[in-house]
Amino acid sequence: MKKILYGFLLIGFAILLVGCKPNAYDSLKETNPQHDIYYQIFVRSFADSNNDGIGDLNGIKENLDYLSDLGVTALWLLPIHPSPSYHGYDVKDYLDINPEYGTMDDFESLIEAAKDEGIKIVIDLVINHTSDQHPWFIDANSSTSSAYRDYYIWQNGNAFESFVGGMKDLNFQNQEVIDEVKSIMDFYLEKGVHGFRIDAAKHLIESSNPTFDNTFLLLELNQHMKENYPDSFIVSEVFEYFYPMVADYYIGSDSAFNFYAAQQIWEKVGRLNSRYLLASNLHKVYEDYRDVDPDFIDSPFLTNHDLDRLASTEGFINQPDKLALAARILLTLPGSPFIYYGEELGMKGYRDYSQDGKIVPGYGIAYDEFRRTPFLWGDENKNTTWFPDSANSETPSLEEQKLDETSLFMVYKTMISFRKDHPALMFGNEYLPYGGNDGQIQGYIRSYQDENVKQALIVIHNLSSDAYTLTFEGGTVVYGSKDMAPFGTVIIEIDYEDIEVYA
Ligand SMILES: [Ca+2]
Ligand SMILES: [Ca+2]
Repeated sequence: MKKILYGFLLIGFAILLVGCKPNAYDSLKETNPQHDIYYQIFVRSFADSNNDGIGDLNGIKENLDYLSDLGVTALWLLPIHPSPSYHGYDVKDYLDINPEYGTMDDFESLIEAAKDEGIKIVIDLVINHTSDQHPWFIDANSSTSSAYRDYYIWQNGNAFESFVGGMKDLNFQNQEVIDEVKSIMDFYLEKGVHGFRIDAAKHLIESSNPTFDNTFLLLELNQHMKENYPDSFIVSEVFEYFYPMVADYYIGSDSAFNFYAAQQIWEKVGRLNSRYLLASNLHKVYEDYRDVDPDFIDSPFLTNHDLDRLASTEGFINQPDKLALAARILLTLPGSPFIYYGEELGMKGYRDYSQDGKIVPGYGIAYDEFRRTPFLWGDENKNTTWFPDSANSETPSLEEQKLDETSLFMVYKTMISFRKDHPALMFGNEYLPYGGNDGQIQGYIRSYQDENVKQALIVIHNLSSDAYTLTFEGGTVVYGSKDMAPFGTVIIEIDYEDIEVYA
């Protein structure tokens, strides 16, 4: 009797095992903790929780369901600290929260709520300079014998500035400054942030070999951080299209933004120039990064707060098919893609390049504000109103796009979900150009392999307003169709062992 019961139990257990197919994404996420899909938020513009027209931390918290529904797994928040400017890149107090955005309690509560949704938070760490209203600078500037004098760099009695507008460069030749930064990092890691986006990384140290000195400074900060938080993360902003310089930053950083890849997409998808080079040019960058760091995690993006929005970039204006193609490229490249808030709606916005800026009624003189306008919820209870945005009066809001199967928002949502369902895209770091590339179609082979999982996908994009019929033997179409629409994409799964056949 006992034996029979035991037998039934065994059968039952076996059925349970078969029935509960382990969730591949969750287990792979554990072994590949740094692969995420990021959403970049300018807090002031995202969501307003208390009806003062200014976006805030509670606004993000109350809309985590949106971010979860979109499918992103991490957020990069632009500066959240007290600052005299609207953008916050001149910090007055690194250990406090901009009162317009909320309180430290609100921030802690956001971190907790995001964690419950499986969403990590990375914050901007602006350490090249402080505001001239930071107590360190006020003291340093008051007397040459100030204890903080050596926190800054002095030239003929004036504090050095890499950027204009009261931003005073910190002196990283001074170990005390480095130690201050380490304690700021500890303060936020202890609160549960995942890591930091290092602002202006290539400007940190003024020296004859800044790339070398900057990356070793970042290495010191990164090693300090990882002593207690081994899974924490540094993504460096090296605002540079010359990728061999960015490659060197992988000595000290886990990741760096890929400005070159963004430029390739503007050039080859937007302007349709030298299309035949897209896949092979990207390959060159990845190989360059791999030489410095075999475990490099790229951070591709289409635009950010310092760039004109994609929908306002030459070649993409009033071109919804190209905006969708750019999204499908971004979400099928290696690394952790970054989506700039509103990009998923095709929001428009470009800088006013005139020297005096542009006078905006009800606001004042504006430059980059046009690239950072209120998110289009289509719900006045959430919309921020701090900046009058006329460029997006015709852009469909989130509420409208959610109801439209053909909207750009649906493209983003679908592709994010597709990426998470396919380890070759979400966790794979391998990349090879597809052997059948020509002047119209550009493809690449993405793959992932560990002891349990093996997957290889060929992603092929049609970089043309003409349809294209792909002649392709073997494999299984898992996205799109071999009869490719103008600016369409097809994804074909092949046997992992056949990668070389198609490369
Ligand atoms: Ca508010
Ligand atoms: Ca500097």
